[in-house]
Amino acid sequence: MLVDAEQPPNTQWFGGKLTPCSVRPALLVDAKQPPNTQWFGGKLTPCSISPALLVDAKQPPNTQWFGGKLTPCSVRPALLVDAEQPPNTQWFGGKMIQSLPQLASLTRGDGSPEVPLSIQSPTTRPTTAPAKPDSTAGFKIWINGTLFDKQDAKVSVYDHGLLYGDGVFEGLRSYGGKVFRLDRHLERLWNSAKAILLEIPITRAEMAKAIDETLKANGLDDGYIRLIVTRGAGTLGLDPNRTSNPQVIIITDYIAVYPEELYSAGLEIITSSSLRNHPAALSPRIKSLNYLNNILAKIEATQAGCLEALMLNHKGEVAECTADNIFLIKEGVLLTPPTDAGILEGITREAVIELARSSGYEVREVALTRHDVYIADEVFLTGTAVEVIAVVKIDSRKIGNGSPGPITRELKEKFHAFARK
Ligand code: PXG
Repeated sequence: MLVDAEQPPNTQWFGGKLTPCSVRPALLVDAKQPPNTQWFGGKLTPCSISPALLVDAKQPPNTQWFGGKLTPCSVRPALLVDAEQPPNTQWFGGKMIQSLPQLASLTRGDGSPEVPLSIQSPTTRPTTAPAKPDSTAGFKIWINGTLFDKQDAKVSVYDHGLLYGDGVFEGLRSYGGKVFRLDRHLERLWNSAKAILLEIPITRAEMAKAIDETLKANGLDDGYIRLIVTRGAGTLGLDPNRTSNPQVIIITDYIAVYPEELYSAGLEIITSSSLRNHPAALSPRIKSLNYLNNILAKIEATQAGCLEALMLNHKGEVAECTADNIFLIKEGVLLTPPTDAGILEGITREAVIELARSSGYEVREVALTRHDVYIADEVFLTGTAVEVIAVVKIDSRKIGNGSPGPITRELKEKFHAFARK
């Protein structure tokens, strides 16, 4: 978002040109602008979710200013922009890298009238990533039966998982040492693998044991687990018959998808122009190593100053978000797209449906449109990584009164209690 003072509202710099920007206003940020505000239609308006990106020279990569505090930001790098920086580049991990048809956000100070970063001397900006102790540096990663130190956990560059996204994965969580719905995750992993004719070289029981071993090796009771099965190393060329030795990888770590504050404030999202996979092309029920259209949706969201995007299916119906399922609440009834809307059959979704029904709510799996989302009383997302999180604005339309609603809050609490049972 190359924003300058003369730039009209609702425009953005794209590919070197000022283009109209229908989804959200250009983020006009000036030195006196308070945090969590944005320029909209010529006026400063509150902006709960996507605060103006206040980036300063001392700010470490992968952090952002939120509600006046520097918070970790796993999703995107701090956008360190300076005057000599060419368009479509961004600072990442201390290096200038190419960025997508974005960007270079002319961001200034932290609300105090200070010299904008864009005209600070290059010597005041970090040229290397500040040394940050990695609390997980000693973690072990399980690959095909061996626990490796994190820095030694490697797969071949000829692995078709890397070359073609040929493989499957799962994301799980452990709460108090117990993996949430392990059997359902393993079933989904094995189903995904079956769909792409990939034989997982260990049994489900062996996988369960290996997960336990990896969690214990890393001393994790509450953690995130990533299972990956790749096609294995092969020749250059798509043919999976010319690969051998699928790699089974287990990473256990921490995960924080959004800043903590958003769990109480709720998320602002946009509808993405990237559609979810057409089921006739690649079933969205397969959790494969190819997430490109979801990643494009995520990029579109972050470019619009949001952290998440709603994805529609090929019929223009609501499908899900980039890594979460979506629920609406209308007049006390929960509505969520059915499996045949082209969604991943989320395990958190399934648990929340059960919890809602056992709490006396009606849950309907029905085809939904964007209009249904716009006029919903409440909206929330579910996923292993995000758990349950409210959506309070979509495409600049407030959901309900713009803060997380009572049923969302109730189900979120019930989900947390249930996960730890
Ligand atoms: N939809 C999609 C497209 C997903 O990828 C979900 C819904 C939620 O499913 P669960 O079973 O987690 O309730 C997902 C979740 C991650 C990560 O880092 C997770 C997913 C995708 C990408 C990353 O945990 N899948």
